[in-house]
Order: sequence, then structure tokens, then C-alpha cells
Amino acid sequence: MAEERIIVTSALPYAYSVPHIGNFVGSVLPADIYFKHLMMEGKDAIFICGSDQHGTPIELMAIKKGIEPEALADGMHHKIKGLFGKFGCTFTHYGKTHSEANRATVYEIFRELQRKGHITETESMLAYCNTDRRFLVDRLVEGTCPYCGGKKARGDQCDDCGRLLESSQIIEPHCTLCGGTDIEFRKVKNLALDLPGLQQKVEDYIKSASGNGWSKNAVHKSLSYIEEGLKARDITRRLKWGFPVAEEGYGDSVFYVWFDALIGYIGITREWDGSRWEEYWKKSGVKLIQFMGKDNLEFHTLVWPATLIGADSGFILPHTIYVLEYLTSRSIKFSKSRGVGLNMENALEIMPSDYWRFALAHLMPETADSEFSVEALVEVVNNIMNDKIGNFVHRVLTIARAHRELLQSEITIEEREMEEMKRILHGYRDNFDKIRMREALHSVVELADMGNALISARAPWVTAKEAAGNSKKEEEFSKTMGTLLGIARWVGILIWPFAPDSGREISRHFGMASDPKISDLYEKGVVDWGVELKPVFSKMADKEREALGAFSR
Ligand code: B3M
Ligand code: ZN
Repeated sequence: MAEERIIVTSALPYAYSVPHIGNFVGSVLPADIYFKHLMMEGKDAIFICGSDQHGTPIELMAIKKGIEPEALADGMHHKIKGLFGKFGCTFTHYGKTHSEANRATVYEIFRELQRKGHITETESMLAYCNTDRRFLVDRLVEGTCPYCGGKKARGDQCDDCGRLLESSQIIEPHCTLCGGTDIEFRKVKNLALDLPGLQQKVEDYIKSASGNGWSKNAVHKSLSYIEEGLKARDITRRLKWGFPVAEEGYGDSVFYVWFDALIGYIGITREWDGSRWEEYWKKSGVKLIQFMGKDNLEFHTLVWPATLIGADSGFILPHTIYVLEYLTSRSIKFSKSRGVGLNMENALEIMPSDYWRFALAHLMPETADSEFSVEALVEVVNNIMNDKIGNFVHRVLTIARAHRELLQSEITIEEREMEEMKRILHGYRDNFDKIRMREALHSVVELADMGNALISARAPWVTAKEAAGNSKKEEEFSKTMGTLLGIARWVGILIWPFAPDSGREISRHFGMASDPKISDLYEKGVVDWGVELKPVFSKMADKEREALGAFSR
């Protein structure tokens, strides 16, 4: 049977700000951990992500800064890409939506949708600023919310009550570009995706695919939207920044940001490899596994499959739509909407990336929202990373080095302990298969727990003292240390998807230079005595806690 092929994607971060910690744990981090696991398993997989560069906020920000939207979006793209690199993420390609490859893909798919009768026209009233002489879509117009009276309601939504709005509903609207109120409402047409016409096929698709590890929430919500009946969804906007709509009557429109962002998954793969992208996107049997936060759900379970089904150009449909809940925090600010927020950039000034990756994976909101706090972070870093894992590895290597002459060069694990390790490994792989990364991480901790219990029970430093001239004790010592070194070596391999730098550092002590594979577990291990021994993790000190405190609410 041919080797299974997999595409892993993470939702594409908007290119208008540095992602905060909640964004990171909500899609790129789980996707990266999952992809690293696939690499360990030797799978034929690619990991696709990139910057979502279009949309109103970028156009607005560019106008305010007096620069071209493209320059702004590209500058942010490079910054965000660099940050993901610093966080140890290993994309096959981190691309962007404003690329030639994506442009071509967007037009091709649009043409197919049109040819097959899935594009309709909608009509609505849209605010127009007579001063700026432009349409005020989405957040270009603000005013009072007709529902809650909130003063900062935008043309598309009120952030205070969360209701979706039409700009014509806003009370006392003003233009956010010039601040003026010389606004009139004009009738505009938009091109729209005919979701009602595609609804049945989307429903059938969801019902057949959602067994593949979709969260209950995702399935339930999507089917309830379908039950309410889908409405045609606009795919064009009266904006300047984006891919122009080359249609009669749409000279002043671009495609809506979500339309080309979803297609961006394909466009970015095409940008990565112009000749091989179809081997992934158009071959049956390729599994598309997509990670995203729950606020992106509707677009991925309804609009995206409808786009692919409607275009009917042989594209695969998502196999697993993996929706994460929110990382919330009552005590720490993430988003910078009011003052500073803890984002990926300032997080790195507090602690190295592995600490964040591990701790965030430990708190990953896989099945329910999860609460982030300084205390929760300290608990994971100090009690689990430092006390359980780091100390275990460090102690084992320290004892081994002190009594090197009593040890065999090859690491041999005792049979009974090996059985226990295999049981833990089975749990680890099983959890990864089910995309339960948080549980898989628990297996790594369980392995360290097992090692710690063994050290305490056997007290090898005592045996080592008794070993002089006592061959029975010498053998006992060497057996125990073989097992302990074996466990430490396994910890180094299995921790790698979560904390790649530390995993690699531990593995160096066992002479392993490249990224680990599951098959390495069963290779004969050796100790490289020449590697300098340093603590694997350290505790969070007052300094780090204070630095975090700067982001408290
Ligand atoms: N940029 C929304 C977000 O970052 C959006 C995702 C696009 S995925 C195609 O939350
Ligand atoms: Zn204006």
C-alpha cells in the first residue's frame, strides 16, 4: 500500500499585528506539535501556513501610516515569520496570501465557481464618505450600536455586544478615516458564494467527514447553522487592498479577505512548489488536517468546503477540522487593544521558547477553554518542567558521569521497566493519533515520573559506593543506570515535538545529532561523555514573574 500523505495546516495569522500567546496556542502551536509528531513517525507530510495579508484593517493601518498596504503587510509577514522561527516552528512553507501563486489560484477557483453557477449577486446599502470619496466597509465606519448603545460599533460588528451589523444600522455613523460625518448610503452590489445552492452537499460532507476527529462542538455548531439555512455570502468588498475583481461593474472591488485566505492554503502550497502542489491538493487519499481557533469555525466547516465542492476541480476536502477552544486569562492581557498585551515577541523576552511551548501545550484548550495565569505558568515550569523532567535527566547524567568506569558503553534497559516504557509509549502514540497533544505530553511527564520513582527506589549513588570490589553491586549499579539512562534518552526523544531545543539538547548526550524518529527509541543508545552537562530547565525566578506582571490587567 502506498505511504499515506498528509497536509497539516494552521489558520493563517492576520498580518496586522504580532500574534498573541492565545493565538499561538490556538492554531500554529498545536499544528506544529502535530506535524513534528508526523515527522517522528516518518510520515510523508507537509506543514503549510502563512500570513493572511489582505483585509480592511491593513488597508486602514496603511492609510494612517501613509504607506502602501503591500509594504505594511510584507513587513509584518517577515516579522511574524521570524517569530515563529524563534518559537521553533518548522513549517514546510510559511508563505503569504498576497502572492502570485495565490492570485492565480483565487482566479481559477472563482472562474470555476462562476462557470458552474455558484456565484450570485447580492444588493445592500453601504456607507460612503463624501469627504474621502470612498465606501466605508467593515471598520471604516463607526458609531453607536443599535442593539446595546455601545459607542464603538463598527460597520460589520459591535465588539461590546458581539452582534453582527450592517453599516446602515449604525446610529450617528462617522468615517474612521477623516472622522467626518458627511456620509451617505449607496446601494451596492456584491458577488456572493451561493451557499444555499451548495448547502446539501456541504451537509453531506460534514456528516461523512466529521467522524475523523472533529470536535463535537465543531460538528454540532456547523450542523445547526445548516439547519437554520445558509445565506449567500459576499466574496467581494469595496476596498482597494486585495486581489481586484476583474468583472464588469466591480472595478472598485477586491475579493473579500476570507475568500482568498482560505484558498491561500492551496496558494501557499503552490508558492512552495509550483510543480508539486497538485500532488498534494488533487490526489485522492491525501489527508488534509486543519487546525484553528473556534472563531474560525464557520469559515472552515461551511464556506471552505462549499468553495471546494462548488469549484469541483478535483481538490481534496478537509479530513479533520480540528477546532481549539480559547486560552483565556482573567489576570493577564493578551491582546493589545488596550495598552500592552503578552504577544509572541515580548513573551520571548521573558523566557526561551521551549518554556512557552511546553507550558502552553500543557494548558492547551483542546476540549474546553483553559485559563492562563502566572500561577499556572509557574506551576508547569517549576513543578513539571524543572522538578520532574529537567531534574531527572540531570541527575541521571550526573550520577553516570561520576561513575563512568562502572558503566557499559551501550545502554541496556531492564526487561520489566522496558515493558512499562512501552506501555507509556503506546499511550503517547495513541494520543497523537487521536490528536490529543495535551494527553501525549502527559505521557512524557509519566515517563519522567517513572524514572524519578526508580531513582528513589534504587538509590544508585549508594550502590555505586558499595560497588568497589563487589561485582554483584557493580552489576546492580550498571543495570539500574542502563535503565535510567534509557529512560532519559526516551524523554529527550519524546519531548521533542513539544520542546524541540531541549529535546535536541538531551539527545546530544546520547550521541544523536539529527531530529529524532520514533524508531530511534529502539536503537542501541550510547552516552556521549564529551557533551557539556547543563541543567535542562530552570525554575521561574522573581525576575520572570515580575516581567510577566507587566502584562497583568
Ligand atoms: N486570519 C483569522 C485569524 O487569524 C484569519 C484566519 C484565516 S485562515 C484561512 O484568526
Ligand atoms: Zn471620511
